[in-house]
Amino acid sequence: MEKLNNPIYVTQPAMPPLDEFVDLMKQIWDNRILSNNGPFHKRFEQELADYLGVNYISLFANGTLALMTALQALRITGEVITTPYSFVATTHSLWWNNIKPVFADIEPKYLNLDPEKVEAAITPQTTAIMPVHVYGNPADVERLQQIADTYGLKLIYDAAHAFGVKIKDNSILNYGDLSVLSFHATKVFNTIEGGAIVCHDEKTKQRIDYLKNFGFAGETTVIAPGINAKMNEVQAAYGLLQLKYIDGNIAKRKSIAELYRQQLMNVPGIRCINDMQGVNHTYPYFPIFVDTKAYGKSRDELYEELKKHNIFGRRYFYPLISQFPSYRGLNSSKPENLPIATGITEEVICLPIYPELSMDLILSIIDNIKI
Ligand code: T4K
Repeated sequence: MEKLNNPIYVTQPAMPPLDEFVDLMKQIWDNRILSNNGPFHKRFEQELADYLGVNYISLFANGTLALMTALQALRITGEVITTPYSFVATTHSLWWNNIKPVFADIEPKYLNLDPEKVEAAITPQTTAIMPVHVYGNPADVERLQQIADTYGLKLIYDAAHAFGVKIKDNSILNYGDLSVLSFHATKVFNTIEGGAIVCHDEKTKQRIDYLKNFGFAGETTVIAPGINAKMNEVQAAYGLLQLKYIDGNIAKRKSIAELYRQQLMNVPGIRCINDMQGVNHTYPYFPIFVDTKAYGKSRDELYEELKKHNIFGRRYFYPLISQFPSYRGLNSSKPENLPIATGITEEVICLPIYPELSMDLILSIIDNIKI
């Protein structure tokens, strides 16, 4: 194996031209409006809704606060069925709302919540389902909606990985009651830190906007115990700038994913996820799955080897959320309840993918895996 000269991380934010950013900062300096629904916030909200193809969007300081607020907005209580195969923030948002997470297993193809397992986990206390479009592959939105309708449950998607994803030209964010985005530095689209909630009517947007601003509905009126989760003007201006370059950045991700897939397809013991038909992928991550027997090394052995050669993949998502101390005592956390997720979490490595990663470097990463 050849050691790369510089460390290659799982991701790196695409930076917009510095001079364009400085111009926007000068405008903020002149405006002296730094937060609280300023001019850049208003413009960004509108341009983002247009870009994503959604009717109502509310900007947030980060995705975790957006998830927490989404649950408050729909007054979710009791139990919520969710996936153990995600970033901890998905379940933490329930915990912060005093809601009991109930883990259901994932399906083996795209690693999203298995609707049949969701249905089996419903109890009289269940009020909502919180699936994740993991790695940007849409969850089974039609079947999950049917289940939600049958049992009178709310459906809140953690769409942190699903920026720009569409099913047959319709934004994935138009499904369910609410969808929550993350614009963290490590995401396909970033505002340094940031996030958003997408909803489908003006009244819900109004409530979300009140909740993220302490519950203020006017100078002296507070309608609910809200929080401070507002996006500031620097984030919003940076977001506007990022929007100009997003299509090119997604196209670069796509060509990297295609190269990985084409080159790794026939490596014994390495499996990739195929693109879903009718979905325009935006490739937030490139996960591979290592079958120890067929590959000749375990996932962790490959992970450590790659690190020695300056290639810092990440085991997203290992361990399962259900294995963290706060959650492992729950009945639904038992590995026998989650056989697919329990297997997959031991096999996954996400390989580096970001717009500025050169094809030469990708080929070196591939060579290091092929050995
Ligand atoms: N739901 C889901 C499904 C999520 O995946 C996430 C976040 C959320 C909800 C919550 O949304 P936010 O509240 O974060 O908006 C990272 C991110 O912090 C997190 O946003 C993300 N998911 C998660 C999957 O990954 P870490 O702790 O693994 O990140 P870190 O700091 O190790 O960064 C990974 C690599 O990226 C580094 O090795 C180097 C590179 N990097 C990172 C940063 C921050 C850069 O090159 N530049 C940077 O500025 O959590």
